[in-house]
Amino acid sequence: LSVCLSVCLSVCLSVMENTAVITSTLANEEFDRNVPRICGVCGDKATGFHFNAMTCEGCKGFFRRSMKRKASFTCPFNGSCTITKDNRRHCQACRLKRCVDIGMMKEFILTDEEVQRKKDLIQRRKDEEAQREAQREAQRPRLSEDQSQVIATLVEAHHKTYDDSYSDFNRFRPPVREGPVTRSASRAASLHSLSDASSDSFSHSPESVDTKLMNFSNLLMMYQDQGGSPDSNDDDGSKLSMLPHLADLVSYSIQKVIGFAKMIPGFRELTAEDQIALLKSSAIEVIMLRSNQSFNLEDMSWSCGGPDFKYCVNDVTKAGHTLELLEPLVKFQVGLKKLNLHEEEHVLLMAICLLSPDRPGVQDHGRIEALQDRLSETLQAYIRLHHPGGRLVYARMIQKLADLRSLNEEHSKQYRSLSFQPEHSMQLTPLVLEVFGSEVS
Ligand code: VDX
Repeated sequence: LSVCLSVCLSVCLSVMENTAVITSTLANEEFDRNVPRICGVCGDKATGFHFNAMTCEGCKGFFRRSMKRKASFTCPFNGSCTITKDNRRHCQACRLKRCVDIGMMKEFILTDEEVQRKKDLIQRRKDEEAQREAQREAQRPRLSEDQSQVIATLVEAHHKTYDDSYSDFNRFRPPVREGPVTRSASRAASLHSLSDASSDSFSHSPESVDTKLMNFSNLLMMYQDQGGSPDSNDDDGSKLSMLPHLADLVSYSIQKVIGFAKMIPGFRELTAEDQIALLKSSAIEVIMLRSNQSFNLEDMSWSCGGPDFKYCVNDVTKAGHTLELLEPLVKFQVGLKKLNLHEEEHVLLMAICLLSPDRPGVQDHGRIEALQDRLSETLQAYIRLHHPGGRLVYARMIQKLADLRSLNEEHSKQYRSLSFQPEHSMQLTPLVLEVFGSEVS
C-alpha cells in the first residue's frame, strides 16, 4: 500500500510539473515489476492507469460517468468515508473525492470522438505491425524447393544406411583385444558371416557400381570359408588381433557408404566408372566422417554398444595402424564433434566429400563438380538460414574436408604396408581389398 501511495504521490506531483506521462510510465513499470496492482480508490484489483491514477475498472467507469454527468454528490455521513471494494457503491461523494485525491483528472477523459480516434489509431498500429511482420516473413530468404528436397533425400538416405543400434556388429568377426589369439577364437571368428550384410543393400542394375562391386560378394564368402578353415595357421595371431573385426566393420561400412552414395541426387546418373572412382577414393573419408556419430568426446573412443564395440586408439593399433594416422584421426574426430553439426549438415558434408570432382580417375569432372556445387550451395544456404551463429561453420566444414584428404593419404600409406603382407591382407575382406586396392577399374 505504501508503494501504491508513493506512486500515486509521484504521479500527483509530476502532473503539476507537466511530466505526467513520463512519470506515470516509470511508475507503471515499477508496478509491473514489484507490486500487485491495487485500485487507489477502493483497493480492488487495478487494471492500469486510468485518468492518471491506478484504479480498477469499476472506479474508472465511476469517475468517467460522474464527470460526464457533471454529477455532484453529497455525503450522507461526515464526508470522510473509507472506500473499499465492498462499500464503494455506498457513498458516491467520498468515492469521487477519493478519485480526485489520488490524482484522477477529468481533463484526461476522452470525448466519444477521441475514444473512437484512439481506438482507430491502436487498430492502425496493430495492422501496420502485422503487415511489417508478414513482409519480414515473406522476405526471409528460404531454401529453394530443390534444396529442401536434396536435404530431405540425404537425411533419409543416411537414416537408411546408418543404424544407431549397431546391432549388425555382432555378425563381424569378434574383436580380440588381449593376449594372443587362440586357435578357437580365430576359428569361431571366421565362421561369422558377412554374406547377409553384403546382400541386403545391393540391387541388380547393370550399369551401376553395385554390379561391379557385387562380384566381390561371392569372393567375400569364399574368402570367409577359406579363412574359416580349421587348418589355417594362426602362429602369428597375437599380432593385429583387432584386424578381423575392424576389417569387417570397415567392409560393412563401405557397403553402407555405397548405399548412401546411390541415394545422392545425381550419383546414379554418373557412369559406373566414375561412381567407382569416387567411391574408391572417398570411402575412407566418408567412413571417418560418419564414424563421428559414434565418437565420444568423454573417452575419445568410438562407442558402438557395450565394451566389445567400443574402439579406442589402442584397438586400432592392433589392426596395423600407427599413431601417425590415429593421432590426427582422433584430433579430427574431436574437432568435428565440436562443430556440433546438425544432421542436415553432417549428411551434406558426406555427400560433398563423395562428390569431389578432384579425385583420381574421374572422367566427367564437370558433371561431378556441378553436383557438388549444388550440394555446397545447399549447405551454405542451410547454415545461413538454420544454424544460429553459424557464420564460421561452412568454412570449418570445408577445412574438415581438407583434413580428410591428408588422413586419406596417411591411411593409404599404412594400408599399403598392411596389404603387402599376405598374413594380414588375408584378414581383409574382398570388398576392402577392392575398394582400398590400387587397381583401376
Ligand atoms: O560409427 O586399414 C562407422 C560406423 C560406426 C563405427 C565406425 C567407427 C570407425 C572407426 C573406429 C564406423 C575404428 C577404427 C576406424 C575408425 C575409422 C577409420 C579407422 C575403422 C566405421 C581405421 C583407421 C580404419 C582402418 C581400416 C583398414 C584396417 C582396412 O561406419
